[in-house]
Amino acid sequence: MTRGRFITLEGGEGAGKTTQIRLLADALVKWEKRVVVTREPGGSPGAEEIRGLLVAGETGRWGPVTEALLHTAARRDHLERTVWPALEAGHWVICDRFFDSTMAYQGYGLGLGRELVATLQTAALGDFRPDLTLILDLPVEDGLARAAARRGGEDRYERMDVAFHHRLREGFLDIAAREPERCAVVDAGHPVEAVQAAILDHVTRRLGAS
Ligand code: T5A
Repeated sequence: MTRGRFITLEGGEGAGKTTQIRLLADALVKWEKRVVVTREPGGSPGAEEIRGLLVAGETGRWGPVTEALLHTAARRDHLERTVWPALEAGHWVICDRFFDSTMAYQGYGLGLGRELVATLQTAALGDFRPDLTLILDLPVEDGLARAAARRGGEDRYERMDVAFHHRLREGFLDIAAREPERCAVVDAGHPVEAVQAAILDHVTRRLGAS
């Protein structure tokens, strides 16, 4: 059995990941891949319980280290219960956020720094990495407006101050610059169809899917 591929989508609030994941999954199914769509925090029963602790409540509910540990604990459970078995079974797994979100949100946004977050990720992941990470980039104000229009801004992270969102946008761009072989930055400010075309181009060229 050939191992599947692991594709992650990343970006700030309202970048359009959920929209694009649906379209990417449809394209992969047309190309006769078996597809699993999942998300973080969450994606397994235990990790979904931890998600409830993370996305609701006051913005300062957790200290930054505790928050990073909760995301990392949820990630390990998600990998063991959902992602690794699906990849072993030959599925293409598309994940809405993964470890780059911990680096961007907790490492850059909340100021924990790269080193501590990288240490946590090594503990949870070993040397496992996505085959391709698509970073959807959008000006902060546009993303927050999109997210608020969709959901009313009830998410804890959407309510963090604008400076936080600028730090995490820079964080994602820095991650992409450090790992250009794994990461591709996609301009998410274009219409849905144009963003989709850019994503399919990366998936085709980098992973050979078509
Ligand atoms: N988090 C997560 C951490 O802090 N650390 C971590 O380690 C991890 C894993 C999860 C939160 O947890 C944080 C980050 C997050 O804040 P979530 O509920 O999963 O929260 O929310 P998000 O991942 O932020 O997802 P959103 O729903 O906010 O945004 P999406 O999925 O990026 O965007 P989407 O597709 O829902 O689109 C938003 C709106 O924009 C429209 C859509 O129709 C929708 O209304 N839209 C467009 N409009 C114009 N042009 C386009 N191209 C558009 N694309 C979509």
